[in-house]
Amino acid sequence: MRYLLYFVEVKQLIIILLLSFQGLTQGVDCGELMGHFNFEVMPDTNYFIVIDTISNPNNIWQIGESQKSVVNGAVSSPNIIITDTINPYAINDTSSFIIKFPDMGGYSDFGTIEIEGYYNVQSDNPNDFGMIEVSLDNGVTWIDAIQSGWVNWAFGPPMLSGNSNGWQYFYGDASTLASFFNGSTGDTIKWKFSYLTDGIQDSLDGLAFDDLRFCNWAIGLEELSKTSNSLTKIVDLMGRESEDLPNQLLIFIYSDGTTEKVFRVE
Ligand SMILES: [Ca+2]
Ligand SMILES: [Ca+2]
Repeated sequence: MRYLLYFVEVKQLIIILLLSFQGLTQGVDCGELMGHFNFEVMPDTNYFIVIDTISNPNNIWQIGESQKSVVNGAVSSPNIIITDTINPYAINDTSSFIIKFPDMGGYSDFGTIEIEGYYNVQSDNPNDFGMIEVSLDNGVTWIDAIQSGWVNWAFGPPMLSGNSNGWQYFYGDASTLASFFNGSTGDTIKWKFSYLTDGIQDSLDGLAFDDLRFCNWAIGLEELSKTSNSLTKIVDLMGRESEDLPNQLLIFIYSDGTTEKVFRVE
């Protein structure tokens, strides 16, 4: 059995990988400080989901099992959050759900802010589309997380319109948002997921999310004194967790945040 190691040669790519996978590794370390929404059980920490029926009493976001033909299945089965589990999405509609939690240092102390998850979409592009926004002032102002440039999307921004052809992973490092935040630890942070449609009925499935994770923490002194360096995770090039498989390019992530591209021939 031969082992071949390919180190990433492009400097920019190294920086992106280090930033993004260091984030993923820390995400694992977030523990109590991470909200994980798989829509099977709700997080038992300070993380809440609000389907906003104040701005739209007919809000079309529903949690459940999809009965649809295209946007169906789940990353964690059977439940997802989707623009109606049965009916095509409504026209002239703006529906949102909000994930809300207190800042635990990520936003106020220049710590770690991450967002990751999976989406699945079938819509009329670009007339019917999804948005992800973040508010650092309890919903008074919203920052467009996809268009604004404040979030570094490691695998490109989520494309929340058109056809995703199944479940797609997304991962964003939003740690620079801390410099935008005028608040302090404990203040309410909100992430808003919306779906907006025009006046033409398309009879398409719309947008869904599953396994959304929100990481929010500031580094403690004990984190700086880590000495051991061990393999913590293996992912494929799409960022999906993987076994140590031969004959394909994988990314090994170590506990100190470093990464390595590995291709093992058998
Ligand atoms: Ca699920
Ligand atoms: Ca439409």
